[in-house]
Amino acid sequence: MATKRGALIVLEGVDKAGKTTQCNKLVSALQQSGRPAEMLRFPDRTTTIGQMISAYLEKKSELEDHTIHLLFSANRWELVPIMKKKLEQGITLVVDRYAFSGVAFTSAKPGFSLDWCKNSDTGLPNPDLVMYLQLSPAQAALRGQFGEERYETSNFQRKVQQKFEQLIQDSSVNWKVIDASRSVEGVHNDIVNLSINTINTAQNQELGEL
Ligand code: DGP
Repeated sequence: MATKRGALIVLEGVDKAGKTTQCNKLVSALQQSGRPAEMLRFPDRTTTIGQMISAYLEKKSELEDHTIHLLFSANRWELVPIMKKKLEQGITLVVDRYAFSGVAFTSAKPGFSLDWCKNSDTGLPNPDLVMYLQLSPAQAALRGQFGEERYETSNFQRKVQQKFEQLIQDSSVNWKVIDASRSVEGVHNDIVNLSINTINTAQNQELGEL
């Protein structure tokens, strides 16, 4: 019998929503239940393109806004062959940020439409599930100071959040909104249940495209 494909599961949300913690916990829970799973994160700062992105985020270099948008997108595209191979091998991928961060962060800058921002990610594998960890700017502020990287200001994060709220209206994407203000374990339980359901249904479905 052919191997059943893994599911492509994405966590999105503003900074401090708990995405990375939840991605790690989800991968561990899936592995412990005998389901092959691996984590990916975007931007992937290890590639040549990723290093350019990292330098930009650390404010060690300046890049024109369209240019950095396309580099973030190229960083996702360069991982597609590996992602597809792993999914075909039956490995579920848990991804910390994806094209939706790309659209939300760039369209939060002046002069960028959602449509223009979506273009460069059109055709990427469409996740079987996108969980949006929802956290208000006030709740995010209670979780401590933002870091030193570019974009890490409460003013910009408020704009990013508004863009995410627009994106989650898109019915061609399987969005699930999760209240991220609850305890780590409470959020984790919801995420595990949604993910297991998705893994079971994705096995019988073709991977779509954005
Ligand atoms: P992280 O490593 O998850 O902290 O993400 C790095 C920062 O980059 C974070 O502020 C979100 C932002 N970001 C992630 N993906 C994209 C993207 O595709 N485009 C833009 N403009 N920003 C992004």
